[in-house]
Amino acid sequence: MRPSRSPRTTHPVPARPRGRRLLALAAAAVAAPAVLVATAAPSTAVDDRAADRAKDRAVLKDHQNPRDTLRAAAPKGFYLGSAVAGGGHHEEQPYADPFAYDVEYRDRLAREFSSLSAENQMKWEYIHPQQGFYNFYPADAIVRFAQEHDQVVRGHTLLWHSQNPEWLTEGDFTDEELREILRDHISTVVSRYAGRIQQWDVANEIFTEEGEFREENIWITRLGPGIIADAFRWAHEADPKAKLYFNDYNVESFNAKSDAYYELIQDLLADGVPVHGFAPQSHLSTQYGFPNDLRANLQRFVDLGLETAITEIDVRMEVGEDGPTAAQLAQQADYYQRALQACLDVRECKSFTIWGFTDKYSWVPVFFPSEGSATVTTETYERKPAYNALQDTLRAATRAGWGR
Ligand code: 9MR
Repeated sequence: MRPSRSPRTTHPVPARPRGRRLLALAAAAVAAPAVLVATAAPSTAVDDRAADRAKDRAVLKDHQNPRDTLRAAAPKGFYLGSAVAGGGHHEEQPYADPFAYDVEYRDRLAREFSSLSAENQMKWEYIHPQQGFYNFYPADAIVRFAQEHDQVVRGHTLLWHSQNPEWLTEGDFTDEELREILRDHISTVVSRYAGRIQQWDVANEIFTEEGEFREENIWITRLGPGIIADAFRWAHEADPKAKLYFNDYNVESFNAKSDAYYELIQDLLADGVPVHGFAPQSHLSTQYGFPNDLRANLQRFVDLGLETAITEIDVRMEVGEDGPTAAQLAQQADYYQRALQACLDVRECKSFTIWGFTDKYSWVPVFFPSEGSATVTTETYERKPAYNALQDTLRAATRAGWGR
């Protein structure tokens, strides 16, 4: 599937083949009958090493004014988040796993943000790479890092059509077995992080642009849409404090897809299903207009009794050989700013997450080869106008007494 250029669709994700790189630990577990759990660091991982901690501290000392960050600008109670780069498209890039190996990246992640989202590390193919085997190491590292730096975590994701392991998609399971596999996965993963995840994307991207259930979704296609309610119930049992979300792209505006969520969520709430949030991811592009009805759309979900969040924003653009123009960067800043303002304007929107904070690690050029520059800092962490626009907007909200 190629990206569509319709002005109404801002974020079609082209499917592309992915390299697979499972830990040796996972391979070793294939033959084992019982549930195995990997929590020990692979020998190359840096997370627990004293030497790297010391290096982290040395980098920290270098830093500019700690108040000159996004998280420091945000009003109390408003979470400014970033995806934690690792897995997925990074595996095909000429660098090591960013979160595990890039000290400067980790330092900036700690200083700038008050919320972290696992970009890939909690997806099925990473956390449940073999049947009966969970590899928690990368996700544990994120949750531990967040605790060390006073950050909350968004869990991503439990029921999705994509990035599922082959043992699942190619397996020969009865419906009953498949249901049990999902139940076990949700209970195991959610309970492991119970009390440490602020929001879980329970169901991700379940609808087509036309508002039909996606046929590629193995769970819904095999088990029927009723499995969605089960997934939310299982997640709630495993962590009653986590806020449970639907998450999708191209639902920033009123359209067939967001209407489908609006209908479905009303039915689920009427049945007492623990659904707490609806989130437009907000992968935007300067090629298309800004979704002016974002605020009103967020508000209609809040009016159902939900909370809402912006969970994956980036604003990509066609980039020529000389890089983005000043006009493109200004337009990008305007889109980021308006999305943030829309969230700040809606009472129950308290979490705004950018899908990566440096172009160095962005997924965009990998999926959209002629596009890029989608994040708020360059590959060398220079602030773009978008960064400054977010910071100014957060400071203004703080001064205006947001949330009080
Ligand atoms: O950023 C993620 C990238 O590393 C993966 O290769 C890709 C695979 O689908 O997923 C990206 O994250 C997606 C997120 O999980 C769901 N919404 C769309 C995001 C961008 O494609």
